[in-house]
Amino acid sequence: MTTVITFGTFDVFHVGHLRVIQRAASFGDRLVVGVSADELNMRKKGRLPVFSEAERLEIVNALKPVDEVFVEESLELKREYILRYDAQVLVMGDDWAGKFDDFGDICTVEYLPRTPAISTTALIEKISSTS
Ligand code: C2G
Repeated sequence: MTTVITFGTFDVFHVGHLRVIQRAASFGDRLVVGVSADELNMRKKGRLPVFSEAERLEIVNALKPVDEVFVEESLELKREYILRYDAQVLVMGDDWAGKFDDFGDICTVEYLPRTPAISTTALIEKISSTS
């Protein structure tokens, strides 16, 4: 039984998010997803996500490839989360390429290419410019 873990904000959920989750699941038998806390987004990006932490968790948890979700409280806790969920594979988008190679001592680290031409920021801009 291979457990895969991945992380993200997954705000204004779109097909780029779906594809990374589907591809992450294909690396093992069980997929655990850390959804970043509202507070973590506030610290990191200086704004709250459009959808609350509870809503983002609910959406990600409802996806067929996802077995378990939890709140990612801090970017610095990845090693603890990998060990806590007994993950053998860590999947991250390639915007993080090389950043988590240190965890190669406890799991395999895979960086996946992002889906081009779609992002939460672009969607927010598109929606606000058409309203
Ligand atoms: N993603 C993608 N293609 C896009 C947009 C996003 O493949 N066009 C992927 C990202 O690479 C990431 C996941 O979708 O794997 C979630 O993206 P974000 O919500 O932007 O996550 P981020 O804020 O980078 O995560 O520990 C990481 C933190 O939780 C932050």
